[in-house]
Amino acid sequence: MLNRLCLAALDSLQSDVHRPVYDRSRVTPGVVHIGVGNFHRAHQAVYFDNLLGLNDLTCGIIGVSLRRPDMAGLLNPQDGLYTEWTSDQNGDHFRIIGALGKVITAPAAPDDVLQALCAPGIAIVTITVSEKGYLLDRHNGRLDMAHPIVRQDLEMGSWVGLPGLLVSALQARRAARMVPFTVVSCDNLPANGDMLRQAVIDFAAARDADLASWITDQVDFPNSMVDRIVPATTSTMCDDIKRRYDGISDPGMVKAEPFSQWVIEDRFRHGRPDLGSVGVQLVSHVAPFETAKLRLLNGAHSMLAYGGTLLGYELIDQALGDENLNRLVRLLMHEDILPSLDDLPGQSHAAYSEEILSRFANSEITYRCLQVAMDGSQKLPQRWLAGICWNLEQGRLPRYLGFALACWMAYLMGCASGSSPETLNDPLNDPLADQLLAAIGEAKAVPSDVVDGLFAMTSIFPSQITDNQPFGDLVKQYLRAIDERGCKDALTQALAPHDRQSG
Ligand code: CS2
Repeated sequence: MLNRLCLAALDSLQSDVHRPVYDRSRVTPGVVHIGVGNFHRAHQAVYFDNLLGLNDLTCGIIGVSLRRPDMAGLLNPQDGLYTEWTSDQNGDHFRIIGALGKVITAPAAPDDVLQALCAPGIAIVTITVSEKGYLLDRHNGRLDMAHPIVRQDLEMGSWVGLPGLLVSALQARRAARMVPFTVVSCDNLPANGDMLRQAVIDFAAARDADLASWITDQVDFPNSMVDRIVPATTSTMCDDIKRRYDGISDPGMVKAEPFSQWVIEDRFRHGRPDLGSVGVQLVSHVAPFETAKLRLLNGAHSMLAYGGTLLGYELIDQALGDENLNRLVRLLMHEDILPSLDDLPGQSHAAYSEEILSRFANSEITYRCLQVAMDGSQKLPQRWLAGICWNLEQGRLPRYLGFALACWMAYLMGCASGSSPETLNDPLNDPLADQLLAAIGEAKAVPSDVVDGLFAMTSIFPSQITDNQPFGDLVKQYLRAIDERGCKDALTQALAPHDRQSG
């Protein structure tokens, strides 16, 4: 009796579990994916699985984990198979995804990683390493040459980080007179392809100027927008699957909402599968889609995460269920963000906002607030700060985004003091945690000094924001209110001008 999902166990699953309809033994890899987290398994891998289902058998994926061995440990014993469990109030749907062949852990098998990237069949490299994996200096959008990983990779001629890996692989392909692959960033960064391209070229230039110009001339890095809500897998989810599969476990499973979107710039001069046939939107410019998604969806998500944590909610759908926080998020979207967005043909931003909120309300697929709260220094520039700059340029004070910023700062203050119950057992999860906590420590937790101290971090805050005194005063006023009277009262105060207007 098999007790773990794998090829041999497929026949034992109930008939309502969808399984690969293609001949898996004939699949060849055409894609290497770097960063085999939950998002990849519920997003890009599903699109490639759909292509395999349409009989493009060159769409297999080789997965690469840059650091941790967990994914290889979970998926390789399962022949790369795992469940995509889709759920909402209309019901549940279980499907076995077969697109991933194997997962390689880079530190354990670096040569295998390079070999995979240099295989002639590999036309596309997709990436989800999260915002911090790009090793960027966000101040100027270039590779952070002072980053310890970048320095180490350049000094040792090695690669631990993403730019070093891509450069090493492209260098090897060039030396073998092969065409390069196309690199598709699938992380929530603005102009993610352009950013990655710059980081890769900067790294290459420091290693070999000819290689840098070859990459500049030959390699495409189309920008892309990705969207699907895929929370971290919990042991409860795994237990549910095991019960449903009559004792066969699948710790590699992912649970996701039904909605999924992938918009990519159609720049693949070395070829691509027919992505359009599986619902990928191929466009000439992704920016309007991406800006709307980052500011509306991710921006609202972060607001709910910090506001929700301060109000004592564990989950995003619970935070959205708070009457006042719900009103504030809607105001933030409608008043502060919508005016900053360019029109999208065929899409109403107001309808898009409503759709986002109803997706957040799906209690079957909800994030922990603290999961969304992590890495704020990397997320907030594109989610909130760009929209704040836009408003300030128009001479308008974005008060709801100002309140959001005060919530993030209050959350950081809670982490720094270790006093607030919700953050007590969760140390600040952010690559800039040390600097953020030091800034708060120096400010001795005095709200106005905290704002000044954090605003002094130029790698996060642009001068358009920090030079604007009325905006700084607004954030200080909100942070003082949260600090003195708690988030609930401060929220009521933040809504008061609106109540007066509408009353
Ligand atoms: C979330 C995103 O973790 C986060 O910060 O806002 O992962 C979000 O769920 C996805 O971008 C949705 O596409």
